[in-house]
Amino acid sequence: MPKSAFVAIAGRPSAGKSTLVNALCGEKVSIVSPVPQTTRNAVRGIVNRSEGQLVLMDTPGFHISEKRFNKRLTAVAVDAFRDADVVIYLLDSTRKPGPEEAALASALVAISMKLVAVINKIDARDSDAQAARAFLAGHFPEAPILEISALAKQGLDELLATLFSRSPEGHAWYPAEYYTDQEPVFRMAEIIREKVINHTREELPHAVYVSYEDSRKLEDGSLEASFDLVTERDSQKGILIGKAGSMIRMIREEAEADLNGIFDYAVHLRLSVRVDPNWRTDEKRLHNLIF
Ligand SMILES: Nc1nc2c(ncn2[C@@H]2O[C@H](COP(=O)(O)OP(=O)(O)OP(=O)(O)O)[C@@H](O)[C@H]2O)c(=O)[nH]1
Ligand SMILES: [Mg+2]
Repeated sequence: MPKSAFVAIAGRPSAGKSTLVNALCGEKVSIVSPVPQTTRNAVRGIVNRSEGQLVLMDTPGFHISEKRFNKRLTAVAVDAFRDADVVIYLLDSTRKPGPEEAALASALVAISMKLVAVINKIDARDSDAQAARAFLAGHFPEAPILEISALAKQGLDELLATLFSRSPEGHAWYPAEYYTDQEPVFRMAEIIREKVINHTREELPHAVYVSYEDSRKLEDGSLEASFDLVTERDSQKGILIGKAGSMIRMIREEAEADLNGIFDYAVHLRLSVRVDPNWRTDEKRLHNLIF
Protein backbone atom coordinates (compact mmCIF):
# COMPACT_ATOMS: atom_id res chain seq x y z
CA MET A 1 0.00 0.00 0.00
CA PRO A 2 1.46 3.41 -0.94
CA LYS A 3 1.72 6.26 1.56
CA SER A 4 0.29 9.73 1.17
CA ALA A 5 0.43 12.70 3.51
CA PHE A 6 -0.09 16.41 3.76
CA VAL A 7 3.10 17.85 5.19
CA ALA A 8 3.02 21.46 6.44
CA ILE A 9 6.22 23.41 6.96
CA ALA A 10 6.38 25.71 9.97
CA GLY A 11 9.18 28.11 10.72
CA ARG A 12 10.08 31.71 11.27
CA PRO A 13 10.43 34.11 8.34
CA SER A 14 13.57 33.29 6.29
CA ALA A 15 14.12 29.87 7.91
CA GLY A 16 14.31 28.42 4.38
CA LYS A 17 10.83 26.87 4.08
CA SER A 18 10.34 27.75 0.42
CA THR A 19 13.89 26.72 -0.46
CA LEU A 20 13.15 23.33 1.14
CA VAL A 21 9.89 22.86 -0.79
CA ASN A 22 11.68 23.61 -4.05
CA ALA A 23 14.55 21.27 -3.19
CA LEU A 24 12.20 18.38 -2.33
CA CYS A 25 9.96 18.90 -5.37
CA GLY A 26 12.89 19.40 -7.72
CA GLU A 27 11.16 22.43 -9.26
CA LYS A 28 10.69 26.07 -8.40
CA VAL A 29 7.30 25.91 -6.74
CA SER A 30 7.63 28.67 -4.19
CA ILE A 31 9.47 31.97 -4.48
CA VAL A 32 12.58 32.66 -2.40
CA SER A 33 14.35 35.81 -1.26
CA PRO A 34 16.60 37.01 1.57
CA VAL A 35 13.72 39.27 2.73
CA PRO A 36 11.65 37.84 5.63
CA GLN A 37 7.96 37.24 4.88
CA THR A 38 8.38 36.50 1.22
CA THR A 39 5.74 33.76 1.13
CA ARG A 40 2.17 35.01 1.54
CA ASN A 41 0.12 31.90 0.77
CA ALA A 42 0.00 28.23 1.68
CA VAL A 43 1.76 27.15 -1.52
CA ARG A 44 1.62 23.44 -2.32
CA GLY A 45 4.44 21.41 -3.78
CA ILE A 46 4.12 17.71 -4.59
CA VAL A 47 6.76 15.01 -4.10
CA ASN A 48 6.30 11.68 -5.91
CA ARG A 49 8.45 8.70 -4.93
CA SER A 50 8.11 4.92 -5.07
CA GLU A 51 6.93 5.05 -1.41
CA GLY A 52 4.01 7.31 -2.31
CA GLN A 53 3.11 11.00 -2.48
CA LEU A 54 3.77 13.91 -0.14
CA VAL A 55 1.89 17.17 -0.56
CA LEU A 56 4.12 19.82 0.97
CA MET A 57 2.50 22.99 2.21
CA ASP A 58 4.82 25.95 2.30
CA THR A 59 3.49 28.58 4.66
CA PRO A 60 4.15 32.25 5.43
CA GLY A 61 6.80 32.63 8.14
CA PHE A 62 5.28 32.80 11.60
CA HIS A 63 5.78 36.30 12.89
CA ILE A 64 4.51 37.95 16.03
CA SER A 65 2.94 41.26 15.20
CA GLU A 66 -0.21 43.22 15.74
CA LYS A 67 -0.45 44.36 12.15
CA ARG A 68 -3.45 43.11 10.24
CA PHE A 69 -1.38 41.96 7.28
CA ASN A 70 0.85 39.84 9.52
CA LYS A 71 -2.12 38.46 11.41
CA ARG A 72 -3.57 37.26 8.14
CA LEU A 73 -0.27 35.60 7.18
CA THR A 74 -0.15 33.86 10.55
CA ALA A 75 -3.75 32.67 10.15
CA VAL A 76 -2.86 31.07 6.79
CA ALA A 77 0.04 29.24 8.42
CA VAL A 78 -1.90 28.00 11.45
CA ASP A 79 -4.66 26.58 9.22
CA ALA A 80 -2.06 24.58 7.31
CA PHE A 81 -0.65 23.04 10.52
CA ARG A 82 -4.09 21.98 11.71
CA ASP A 83 -4.87 20.15 8.44
CA ALA A 84 -1.51 18.42 8.09
CA ASP A 85 -0.64 14.76 8.74
CA VAL A 86 2.96 15.70 9.45
CA VAL A 87 4.44 19.09 10.38
CA ILE A 88 8.06 19.97 9.69
CA TYR A 89 9.36 22.57 12.10
CA LEU A 90 12.26 24.20 10.28
CA LEU A 91 14.80 26.02 12.40
CA ASP A 92 17.47 28.35 11.02
CA SER A 93 20.71 27.27 12.71
CA THR A 94 22.46 30.53 11.79
CA ARG A 95 20.23 32.52 14.16
CA LYS A 96 20.11 32.18 17.92
CA PRO A 97 16.63 31.03 18.96
CA GLY A 98 15.20 34.13 20.67
CA PRO A 99 11.77 34.87 22.15
CA GLU A 100 10.01 34.70 18.77
CA GLU A 101 11.40 31.22 18.10
CA ALA A 102 10.40 30.15 21.62
CA ALA A 103 6.86 31.46 21.03
CA LEU A 104 6.57 29.46 17.81
CA ALA A 105 7.96 26.32 19.44
CA SER A 106 5.50 26.67 22.33
CA ALA A 107 2.62 27.03 19.87
CA LEU A 108 3.72 23.81 18.14
CA VAL A 109 3.87 21.75 21.34
CA ALA A 110 0.12 21.11 20.92
CA ILE A 111 0.83 19.17 17.70
CA SER A 112 4.18 17.67 18.78
CA MET A 113 2.98 14.12 18.01
CA LYS A 114 3.03 14.93 14.28
CA LEU A 115 6.18 17.04 14.38
CA VAL A 116 9.50 16.41 12.63
CA ALA A 117 12.12 18.92 13.80
CA VAL A 118 14.57 19.98 11.10
CA ILE A 119 17.69 22.09 11.57
CA ASN A 120 18.43 24.03 8.36
CA LYS A 121 21.41 25.90 6.89
CA ILE A 122 24.05 23.54 8.29
CA ASP A 123 26.19 24.46 5.26
CA ALA A 124 26.54 28.05 6.48
CA ARG A 125 29.72 29.14 8.22
CA ASP A 126 27.81 30.67 11.13
CA SER A 127 25.55 27.63 11.62
CA ASP A 128 25.27 26.39 15.22
CA ALA A 129 23.50 23.04 14.89
CA GLN A 130 24.39 22.13 18.47
CA ALA A 131 22.46 25.07 19.93
CA ALA A 132 19.53 24.39 17.59
CA ARG A 133 19.46 20.74 18.66
CA ALA A 134 19.45 21.66 22.36
CA PHE A 135 16.60 24.13 21.80
CA LEU A 136 14.51 21.57 19.88
CA ALA A 137 15.17 18.71 22.32
CA GLY A 138 14.01 20.97 25.15
CA HIS A 139 10.66 21.68 23.49
CA PHE A 140 10.02 18.36 21.74
CA PRO A 141 11.72 15.48 23.57
CA GLU A 142 9.83 12.88 21.48
CA ALA A 143 10.29 14.33 17.99
CA PRO A 144 12.96 13.19 15.52
CA ILE A 145 15.58 15.87 14.92
CA LEU A 146 17.31 16.03 11.53
CA GLU A 147 19.98 18.32 10.11
CA ILE A 148 19.84 19.57 6.53
CA SER A 149 20.91 22.21 4.07
CA ALA A 150 17.95 23.02 1.83
CA LEU A 151 20.24 25.20 -0.29
CA ALA A 152 23.05 22.65 -0.74
CA LYS A 153 20.54 19.77 -0.83
CA GLN A 154 22.15 17.89 2.07
CA GLY A 155 20.24 15.48 4.28
CA LEU A 156 17.15 15.47 2.06
CA ASP A 157 17.00 11.69 1.46
CA GLU A 158 16.99 11.06 5.18
CA LEU A 159 14.32 13.72 5.65
CA LEU A 160 12.12 12.13 2.96
CA ALA A 161 12.56 8.69 4.56
CA THR A 162 11.49 10.12 7.94
CA LEU A 163 8.47 11.87 6.40
CA PHE A 164 7.30 8.70 4.61
CA SER A 165 7.81 6.61 7.76
CA ARG A 166 5.39 8.94 9.58
CA SER A 167 2.86 9.16 6.75
CA PRO A 168 -0.41 7.19 6.73
CA GLU A 169 -1.15 4.66 4.01
CA GLY A 170 -3.26 6.03 1.22
CA HIS A 171 -3.51 6.82 -2.45
CA ALA A 172 -2.07 9.83 -4.19
CA TRP A 173 -4.24 12.95 -4.44
CA TYR A 174 -2.55 14.22 -7.57
CA PRO A 175 -1.34 12.54 -10.77
CA ALA A 176 2.31 11.47 -10.41
CA GLU A 177 3.56 14.03 -12.95
CA TYR A 178 2.29 16.99 -10.86
CA TYR A 179 4.74 18.94 -8.72
CA THR A 180 2.37 21.75 -7.75
CA ASP A 181 -1.36 22.50 -7.79
CA GLN A 182 -0.95 26.22 -8.36
CA GLU A 183 -2.79 27.97 -11.17
CA PRO A 184 -0.48 29.26 -13.91
CA VAL A 185 -1.62 32.86 -13.31
CA PHE A 186 -0.76 32.63 -9.60
CA ARG A 187 2.69 31.26 -10.42
CA MET A 188 3.30 34.08 -12.88
CA ALA A 189 2.28 36.70 -10.30
CA GLU A 190 4.53 35.07 -7.69
CA ILE A 191 7.57 34.98 -9.98
CA ILE A 192 7.05 38.67 -10.79
CA ARG A 193 6.78 39.40 -7.06
CA GLU A 194 10.01 37.50 -6.42
CA LYS A 195 11.84 39.77 -8.87
CA VAL A 196 10.34 42.85 -7.20
CA ILE A 197 11.46 41.64 -3.76
CA ASN A 198 14.95 40.77 -4.94
CA HIS A 199 15.50 44.15 -6.64
CA THR A 200 14.05 46.49 -4.04
CA ARG A 201 14.93 47.43 -0.50
CA GLU A 202 13.57 48.40 2.89
CA GLU A 203 9.80 48.69 2.99
CA LEU A 204 9.16 48.28 -0.73
CA PRO A 205 9.20 44.43 -0.92
CA HIS A 206 6.24 44.30 1.45
CA ALA A 207 4.45 47.29 -0.04
CA VAL A 208 3.84 45.59 -3.40
CA TYR A 209 1.29 43.12 -4.58
CA VAL A 210 0.95 41.77 -8.10
CA SER A 211 -2.49 41.82 -9.65
CA TYR A 212 -3.42 39.74 -12.69
CA GLU A 213 -5.29 41.81 -15.28
CA ASP A 214 -5.77 39.70 -18.41
CA SER A 215 -4.11 37.42 -20.94
CA ARG A 216 -4.49 36.11 -24.48
CA LYS A 217 -2.99 33.33 -26.55
CA LEU A 218 -1.08 34.59 -29.57
CA GLU A 219 -1.08 32.88 -32.96
CA ASP A 220 2.39 31.38 -32.40
CA GLY A 221 1.11 29.58 -29.27
CA SER A 222 2.72 31.97 -26.83
CA LEU A 223 0.83 33.76 -24.06
CA GLU A 224 0.64 37.49 -23.50
CA ALA A 225 -0.27 38.24 -19.89
CA SER A 226 -0.82 41.61 -18.19
CA PHE A 227 -0.14 42.25 -14.53
CA ASP A 228 -0.24 45.39 -12.38
CA LEU A 229 2.37 46.01 -9.72
CA VAL A 230 0.36 47.74 -7.02
CA THR A 231 2.23 49.95 -4.54
CA GLU A 232 1.17 52.15 -1.66
CA ARG A 233 2.80 55.45 -2.65
CA ASP A 234 3.80 57.51 -5.71
CA SER A 235 7.45 57.46 -4.61
CA GLN A 236 7.38 53.65 -4.63
CA LYS A 237 5.84 53.68 -8.07
CA GLY A 238 8.79 55.77 -9.26
CA ILE A 239 11.30 53.29 -7.83
CA LEU A 240 9.55 50.36 -9.47
CA ILE A 241 9.55 52.03 -12.87
CA GLY A 242 13.17 53.13 -12.50
CA LYS A 243 15.26 55.47 -14.65
CA ALA A 244 13.76 55.46 -18.14
CA GLY A 245 11.84 52.31 -17.19
CA SER A 246 15.00 50.34 -16.38
CA MET A 247 13.68 48.68 -13.18
CA ILE A 248 10.38 47.48 -14.58
CA ARG A 249 12.20 46.21 -17.68
CA MET A 250 14.65 44.19 -15.55
CA ILE A 251 11.78 42.73 -13.51
CA ARG A 252 9.95 41.78 -16.71
CA GLU A 253 12.97 40.23 -18.41
CA GLU A 254 14.01 38.15 -15.40
CA ALA A 255 10.43 36.99 -14.76
CA GLU A 256 9.98 36.02 -18.42
CA ALA A 257 13.22 34.02 -18.34
CA ASP A 258 12.01 32.07 -15.28
CA LEU A 259 8.52 31.55 -16.71
CA ASN A 260 9.91 30.23 -19.96
CA GLY A 261 11.67 27.54 -17.92
CA ILE A 262 8.43 26.64 -16.13
CA PHE A 263 5.79 26.58 -18.89
CA ASP A 264 5.99 24.80 -22.20
CA TYR A 265 4.81 27.93 -24.03
CA ALA A 266 6.55 31.31 -24.17
CA VAL A 267 5.15 34.01 -21.85
CA HIS A 268 5.28 37.70 -22.78
CA LEU A 269 4.58 39.94 -19.82
CA ARG A 270 3.02 43.38 -19.90
CA LEU A 271 3.68 45.09 -16.58
CA SER A 272 2.20 48.36 -15.32
CA VAL A 273 2.60 50.07 -11.96
CA ARG A 274 -0.29 51.66 -10.09
CA VAL A 275 -0.87 53.07 -6.62
CA ASP A 276 -3.44 51.90 -4.08
CA PRO A 277 -2.56 53.42 -0.68
CA ASN A 278 -4.84 51.11 1.28
CA TRP A 279 -4.26 47.63 -0.08
CA ARG A 280 -2.49 46.29 3.01
CA THR A 281 -5.27 47.37 5.37
CA ASP A 282 -8.20 46.55 3.07
CA GLU A 283 -9.71 43.38 4.54
CA LYS A 284 -11.50 42.36 1.34
CA ARG A 285 -8.41 42.85 -0.79
CA LEU A 286 -6.25 40.84 1.66
CA HIS A 287 -8.72 38.01 1.51
CA ASN A 288 -8.49 37.85 -2.28
CA LEU A 289 -4.75 38.20 -2.18
CA ILE A 290 -4.11 35.56 0.48
CA PHE A 291 -6.50 32.70 -0.09
N1 LIG B 1 23.16 29.03 3.61
C1 LIG B 1 21.89 28.63 3.45
N2 LIG B 1 20.94 29.53 3.10
C2 LIG B 1 19.67 29.08 2.95
C3 LIG B 1 19.33 27.71 3.14
N3 LIG B 1 17.99 27.59 2.93
C4 LIG B 1 17.54 28.82 2.62
N4 LIG B 1 18.54 29.73 2.62
C5 LIG B 1 18.44 31.18 2.31
O1 LIG B 1 17.62 31.81 3.29
C6 LIG B 1 16.86 32.88 2.68
C7 LIG B 1 15.38 32.69 2.96
O2 LIG B 1 14.94 31.52 2.26
P1 LIG B 1 13.39 31.25 1.98
O3 LIG B 1 13.30 29.87 1.42
O4 LIG B 1 12.78 32.36 1.18
O5 LIG B 1 12.82 31.30 3.47
P2 LIG B 1 11.31 31.15 3.97
O6 LIG B 1 11.35 30.41 5.25
O7 LIG B 1 10.45 30.59 2.89
O8 LIG B 1 10.93 32.67 4.25
P3 LIG B 1 9.46 33.37 4.31
O9 LIG B 1 8.71 33.00 3.07
O10 LIG B 1 9.81 34.82 4.30
O11 LIG B 1 8.81 32.94 5.57
C8 LIG B 1 17.22 32.87 1.20
O12 LIG B 1 18.21 33.84 0.98
C9 LIG B 1 17.74 31.45 0.99
O13 LIG B 1 18.67 31.37 -0.08
C10 LIG B 1 20.37 26.78 3.48
O14 LIG B 1 20.19 25.57 3.64
N5 LIG B 1 21.64 27.30 3.64
MG1 LIG C 1 8.83 31.37 1.95
